[in-house]
Amino acid sequence: MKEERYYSVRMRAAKNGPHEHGGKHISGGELLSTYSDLKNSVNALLEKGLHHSRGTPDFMQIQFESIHEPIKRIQPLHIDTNEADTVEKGRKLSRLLLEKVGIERQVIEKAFTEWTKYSGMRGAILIDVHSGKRIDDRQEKGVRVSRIDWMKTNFELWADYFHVPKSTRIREALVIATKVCAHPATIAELCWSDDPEYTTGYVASKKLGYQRITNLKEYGDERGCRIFFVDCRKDLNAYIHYLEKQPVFIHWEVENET
Ligand code: PML
Ligand code: MG
Ligand code: MG
Ligand code: MG
Repeated sequence: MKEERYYSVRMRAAKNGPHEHGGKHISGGELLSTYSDLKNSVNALLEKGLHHSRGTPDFMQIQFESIHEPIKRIQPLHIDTNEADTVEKGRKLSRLLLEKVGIERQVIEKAFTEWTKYSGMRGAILIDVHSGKRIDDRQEKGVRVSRIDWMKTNFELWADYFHVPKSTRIREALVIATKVCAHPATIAELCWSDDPEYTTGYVASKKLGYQRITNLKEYGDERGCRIFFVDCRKDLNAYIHYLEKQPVFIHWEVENET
């Protein structure tokens, strides 16, 4: 890739005032842009925030900043789609996958009991795999994975190859999961959307890949979930810094598929 200056562009939208004054989170988005493409990038995020099934925002913030750190390129996680015909079966499978990566059953159950407390957040929550306790200090904000992108043209080649729908939602979720799981302190991610019209979610880890599960929540439910199960008691600040600040481009090369 040609060495060019990139900009991190971020958007957050809320209803009934800004998030920090108790507004309801509507939409968030992030991408990496060149200077010449900033107008399009800002517009893409504006569009995303303006039209959302969680509601019409009355607050939006879009900001950009130049990036000075070198951008890491990462191959996307392997993808699988698991069909579950009920939410109960979907949730059961997600628990099983979390167990498969070594997370203790009581830690998983604690997360499944407590996730609704965090369901209105714009970021993720970090749960310590040993204690099952939330360990980030971001209160109602959560931790937002930023400085990430996947060029649409490369994503579409990948989507054709794996017969995956060319959906922006899948692209954005896989970008987050891939960056998060590339860090050795991440044991797994559990996620489903806060979009009431979208019921597919996933469990991801380096070992499992990106395991989509249809029916991880009931249609119409606005409560989303994004939990990172982590093993990083010593280096929590460095871990959060990685999630928020390390610039990452997902890039797929067919030669890497074996
Ligand atoms: C979101 O909407 O923010 C999360 C979507 C997660 C699932 C995406 C998919 O693979 O279908
Ligand atoms: Mg969303
Ligand atoms: Mg989001
Ligand atoms: Mg597979």
